[in-house]
Amino acid sequence: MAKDNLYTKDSGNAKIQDLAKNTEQGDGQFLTTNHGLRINDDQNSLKAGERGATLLEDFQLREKITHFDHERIPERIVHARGSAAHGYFELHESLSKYTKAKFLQTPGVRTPVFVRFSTVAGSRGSTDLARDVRGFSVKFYTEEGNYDLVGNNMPVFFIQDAVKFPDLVHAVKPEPHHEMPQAGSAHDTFWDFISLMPESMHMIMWAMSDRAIPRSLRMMEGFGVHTFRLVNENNESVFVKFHWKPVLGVHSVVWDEAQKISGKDSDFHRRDLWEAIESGNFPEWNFGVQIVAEKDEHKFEFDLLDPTKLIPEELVPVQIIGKMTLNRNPDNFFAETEQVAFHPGHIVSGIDFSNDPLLQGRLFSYTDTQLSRLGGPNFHEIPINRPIAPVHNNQRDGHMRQTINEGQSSYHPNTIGNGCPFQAKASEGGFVSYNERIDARKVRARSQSFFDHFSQATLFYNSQSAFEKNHIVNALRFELGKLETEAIRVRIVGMLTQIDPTLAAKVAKGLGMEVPKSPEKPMNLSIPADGDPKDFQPTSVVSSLKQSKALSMANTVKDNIKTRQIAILVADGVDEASLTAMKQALEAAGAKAKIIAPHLGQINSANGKQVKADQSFLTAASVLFDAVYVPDGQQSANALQAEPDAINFINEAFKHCKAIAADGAGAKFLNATDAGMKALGKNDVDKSKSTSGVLVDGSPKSFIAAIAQHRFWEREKQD
Ligand code: HDD
Repeated sequence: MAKDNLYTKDSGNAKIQDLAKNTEQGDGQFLTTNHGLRINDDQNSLKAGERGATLLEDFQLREKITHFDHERIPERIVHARGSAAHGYFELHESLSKYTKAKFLQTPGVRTPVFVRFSTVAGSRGSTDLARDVRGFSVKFYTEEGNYDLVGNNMPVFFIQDAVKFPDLVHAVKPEPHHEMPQAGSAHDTFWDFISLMPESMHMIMWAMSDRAIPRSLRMMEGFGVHTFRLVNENNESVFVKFHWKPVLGVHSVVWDEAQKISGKDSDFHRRDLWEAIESGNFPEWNFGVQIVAEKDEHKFEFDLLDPTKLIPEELVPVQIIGKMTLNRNPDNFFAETEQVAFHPGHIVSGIDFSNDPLLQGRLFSYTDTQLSRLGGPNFHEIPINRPIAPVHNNQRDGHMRQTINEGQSSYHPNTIGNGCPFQAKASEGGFVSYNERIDARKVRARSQSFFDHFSQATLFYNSQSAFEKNHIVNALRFELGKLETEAIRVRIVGMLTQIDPTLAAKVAKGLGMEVPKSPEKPMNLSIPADGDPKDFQPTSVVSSLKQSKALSMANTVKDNIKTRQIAILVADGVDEASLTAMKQALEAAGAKAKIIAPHLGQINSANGKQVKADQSFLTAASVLFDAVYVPDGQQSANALQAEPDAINFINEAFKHCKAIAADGAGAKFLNATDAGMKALGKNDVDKSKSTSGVLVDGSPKSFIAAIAQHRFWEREKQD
């Protein structure tokens, strides 16, 4: 492929497809063995007579079964459960002032990407709706090689040093003696570890917030987490943090809903991503950077190298420089989503690492893990991992080598191969590490500047709206309520006092315990053998910033209902006009409306027209929808009223604070539900503008405005 074609406007992921794919399509083809022999009978093994034993000679059977026996590869140690998509990143603002990375130079240029979202703790088949951090990994196939931004949907991490990563992961994974629980942090080993790691407290606030139970992978933020470096043509460097901001806003479900979704559709996020892309609703994120000049490295109350800290947007604004669009689902889950190999060490000239000790450790781990997961050192040759930039070096052989290297020389320097492949000067794109000055002793130690473990946990908590705070309290009550060891609860509540005394008191109340008067100093338990405890106490820093708007989801985008799933409950006798008017209005606004009825097939409407049900009450559930509408039609309303699943549907939608609308007799049916009684009985339904989110005037306009609000948290009981 001509190099100059790669970066034209329309160079999208089609290029990746051409270069990296090795596709196989059976359409119109004969069935063959792996060696190309046409198969005549794939229904019967070769036997000594029709009722006789199978013959060892049956090479067809042996090949098929052998391949099947080896179909599984080790799942990822963490982030095993994932879903991915192809797309492109389009640059809007040049970053040439700060970086020489080619894909960040010219506005309008598109770089193909492959993005994998994941949960962390669960196995490959675990539920999408676990309370967990989500991985957000982006592989940019740039002209200068692959650049991987391997981030999460939370901007900080649990630990400060990579040496603690195996401990963290062992603690959160199912307990080793009985392998329970799956994909859940609500168990003793996780909280035991956390109770001894005060540095995790900021991340714990995020993990206990609704960020850990996203409504959709398309509605989560992404963060590079670490501070990285950008380096420009003049070898000048700045620090940078990377941000992905979803165009649809950041939205979550509630915990009760998450648990129910796990039972009703454990592929909820995977399905949502897949269907959005299939229906042409391409997920989009704005890409932003926070830039910090090198001279400002020490001007903050926290250390830029500490991955348990974020840079509040009030201190350094996020500059949006481009947009990522996901527009193509993988063709094959295993070949692409499972075999993709990300690595924070896959960088391009113009981007470099900082000394964040968590990042430094990651730079070892990712290649190492691919060796056991993908079976050998040639995983870069798997189609999804291949760069679009040409690869030339003297690495040779190894398991499953695909490349046929030609020529006599496989070493450098050489004369036999005319010195090829040769090294590139920096001006030719050769990677040169940033020339950072280092003057240090070799020590196993942590900088004192990393010892403030609570100020940003407090900042996060204080930045939350009342309902978000309430959810954090309830999440902590849930998680700690599941513990069997009382002492762990006591230590955690003790640590919460350092974040916010009211938070600690509320959690303690829910657990039926007292807030400990003089909480244990947990860091004493995790210092080096020769360490002096007083050197390891968390230092007390009070953040000058009291609140940060960007940290609360209450301030997110709430101006549209695109891709929202709306249930319309009907039965025989439904008023077809009332149904169709709402359905059309919702769909015109970009939502997906589904008709739910007591049975599948056709429903007879009042005017005799038939309406096709998309789902029955058996297969549908309120938790799988964003809002619910009940059209007019007396007979239909009566039938729904006699249907416990329909009543439950409304009650759950109400409990989960979703918009509910009804028209005519539909409103009477609402009255028969607990939800309707609560909302309508209190008479707080203003026909044009409802603050409760329960609307009975059948107006599509008010319903659409209500759905866009995402949820009506006012309905929740505040503690
Ligand atoms: Fe990691 C996978 C993100 C710390 C070791 N990590 C993995 C994935 C994501 C992250 C998104 C899944 C990639 C995919 O979709 O295939 N990890 C992070 C973030 C971290 C972090 C944001 C902290 C800021 N990770 C971290 C540390 C270590 C690892 C400190 C080890 C020292 N991570 C791994 C790994 C994985 C991995 C074991 C498992 C599968 C893989 O790499 O390919 O190497």
